[in-house]
Amino acid sequence: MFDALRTRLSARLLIPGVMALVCGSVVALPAAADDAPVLPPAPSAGQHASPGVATDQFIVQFKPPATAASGLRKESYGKVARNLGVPVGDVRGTSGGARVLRAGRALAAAEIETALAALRTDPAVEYAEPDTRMYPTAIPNDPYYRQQWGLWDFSGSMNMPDAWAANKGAGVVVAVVDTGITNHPDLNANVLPGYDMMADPADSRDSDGRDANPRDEGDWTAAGMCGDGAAASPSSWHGTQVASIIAATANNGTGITGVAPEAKVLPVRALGPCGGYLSDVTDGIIWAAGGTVAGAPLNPTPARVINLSLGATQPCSPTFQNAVDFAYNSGAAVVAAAGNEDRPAADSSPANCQNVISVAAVARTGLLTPYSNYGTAVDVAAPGGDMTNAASDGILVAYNQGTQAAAAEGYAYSAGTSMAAPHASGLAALLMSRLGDLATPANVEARLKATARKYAWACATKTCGSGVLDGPAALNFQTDREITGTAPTIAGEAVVGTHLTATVTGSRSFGNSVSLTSAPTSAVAAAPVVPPYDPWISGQAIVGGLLTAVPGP
Ligand SMILES: [Ca+2]
Ligand SMILES: [Ca+2]
Ligand SMILES: [Ca+2]
Repeated sequence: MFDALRTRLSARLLIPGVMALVCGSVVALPAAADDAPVLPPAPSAGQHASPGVATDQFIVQFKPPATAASGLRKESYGKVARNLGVPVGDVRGTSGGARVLRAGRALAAAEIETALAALRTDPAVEYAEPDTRMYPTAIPNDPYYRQQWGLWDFSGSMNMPDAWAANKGAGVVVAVVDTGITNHPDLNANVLPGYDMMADPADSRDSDGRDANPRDEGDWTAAGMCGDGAAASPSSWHGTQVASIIAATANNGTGITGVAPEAKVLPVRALGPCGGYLSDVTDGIIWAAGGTVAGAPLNPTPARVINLSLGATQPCSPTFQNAVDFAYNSGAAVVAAAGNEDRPAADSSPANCQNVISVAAVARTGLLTPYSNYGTAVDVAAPGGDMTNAASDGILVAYNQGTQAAAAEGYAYSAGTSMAAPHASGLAALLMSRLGDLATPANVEARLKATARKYAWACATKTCGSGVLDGPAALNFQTDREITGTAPTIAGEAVVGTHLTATVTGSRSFGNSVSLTSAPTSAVAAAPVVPPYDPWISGQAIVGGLLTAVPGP
């Protein structure tokens, strides 16, 4: 599926450094008579996580003495895990004195019943119920939001509704170095002027070389155009697709919403028919980050995030590394698709360059997609979709219905690490906006990794970085509890209901995570300290216990 667009590279495969589009297949939705976007019927209520069907958590009220004895509770959890065949663990206590129990993966309805049966017949348990997913009523009013499973659904999504309360990316520019941009009513309001960095008029289809208009002129190809035997292909409008995942307009009563709907997209055109040159892509990166490119005016709106949904199977070249380093040192996080070749991402550039955030693709299930690259060169995973069974398991994007030149606007499903990277770029934009004076590429990457959902089962055989990106986990932190330094050591008594403050000298860094360990001197466990290991102290403590903060992994 994802190979369809790669064939366009063929004509230039013998030229070192030619960039291939990394993209999945696109299912263009057929035009209706009035040219309005056409989508499948609205999902049934059941598709949106009907209560009690799709959760991975339970709320369990224990009876004494298990209420105060974690050993007895663990026995109960063990019974559930054995009956279910899925590991379960204690997450935290509730304000009502119950425990929240989480299974190692999302459970089917029958599995939920199995777990509940095990709990409800346990003499130590007073009651147990599914920890039903509740949905904010203030979800975007965009009519196709329900089809955007990567934003709200369970295992494979980034849980964005719970993150948007914290930030929507205001004030942050995200560059999309890609095929350019097309007019689209769901995108125009968030698009900056940008630049056309394609130097060769023979490729550009706008009759000139570099210019100030990054309009996507269409990347359609005729048979054989990109190499002997290469099939003809329609225009992909790839840059528009990617841009819409990042910053489609929210709450305009139209279409979809972006991950960072208040961020601005800076379109930088560097790919056309049969891909594009490394030299154009890297000049585009440098220009986007505010650097000087001969012949082009300075970018008046430098980017803090640069999305690269592109790549080629080759080592990271010096030219590419230099461009990435320039952006990184200029304060821009560079986000790269891991590639769609089902091979180690270490073979795919720019995912294999230093100082990039490389992104693998997960399906709606939360599992690594069959096409995604994987391995140690992957930093995180994000929704990329897999349309093997249904188009709607792809990522819904803004699109153009023109098969060659741009025509009517529309929407389509698409899949690939090209779709995963802009999900990560959108979340990175939210973090850049939220972090304020702490916003650096290193801090953004560290925070995304530290808060990703570490589903061991999602990438069990092909490792895919720190886990699946999670919006609320990345964004919901208390700035008044930041640790201001590296490797802090904290000692002292903590009292539940008060803030625990850690102050150390040195620069603020998110790269050094800390975890809290407790050495209780009292047996009263009111609010135990729990992982995940995180650079923020949550303030949770054991009454009468001693808290220490130590460098995390
Ligand atoms: Ca041009
Ligand atoms: Ca142009
Ligand atoms: Ca919209």
